[in-house]
Amino acid sequence: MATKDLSNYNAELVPDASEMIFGIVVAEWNPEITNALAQGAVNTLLKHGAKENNVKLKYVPGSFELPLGAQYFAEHENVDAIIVLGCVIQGETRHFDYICSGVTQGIMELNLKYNKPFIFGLLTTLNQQQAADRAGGKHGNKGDEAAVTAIKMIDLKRSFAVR
Ligand code: RBF
Repeated sequence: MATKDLSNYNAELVPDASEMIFGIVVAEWNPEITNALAQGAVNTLLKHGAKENNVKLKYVPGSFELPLGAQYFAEHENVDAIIVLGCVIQGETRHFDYICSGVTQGIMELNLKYNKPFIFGLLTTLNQQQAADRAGGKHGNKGDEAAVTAIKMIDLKRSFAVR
């Protein structure tokens, strides 16, 4: 199956983000990848009208800490959605599986606990090249996709007239 281009989307279907507030949590492991994801996410939010002051960035040491970093945002900042960005590259031991399942489960639980979009921008790849391909390389940038998803989910929530 061909891999989707993560940066290729129909911009006309993306709502205006000028009245939306975003938190972004970035993991510091594999920083050349995660900084590229963050750059993509921020640029995409701004492109769709978000104000710079309404895009708040915080960092956590590794991907395993993303759910708690995201929870701090939900507890202490007035944000409409939180995007988590990380990159876990498979090594020789089982840590990959444990980190990935921990983050996946943690982020899913936050979505339902806070009734707010927590967007899963975690690359889980076999090697560095696959990660680079998805952080602004030949398959686009997962940060762009995460940003578009955040905007669409906030808009969906507002369409139900809930705040
Ligand atoms: N964090 C990542 O974001 N990506 C990784 O690829 C990654 N690999 C790790 C490999 C090992 C063996 C360990 C012990 C940790 C790794 N972490 C990685 C860090 C992890 O997400 C977390 O920050 C630490 O385990 C501390 O809780």
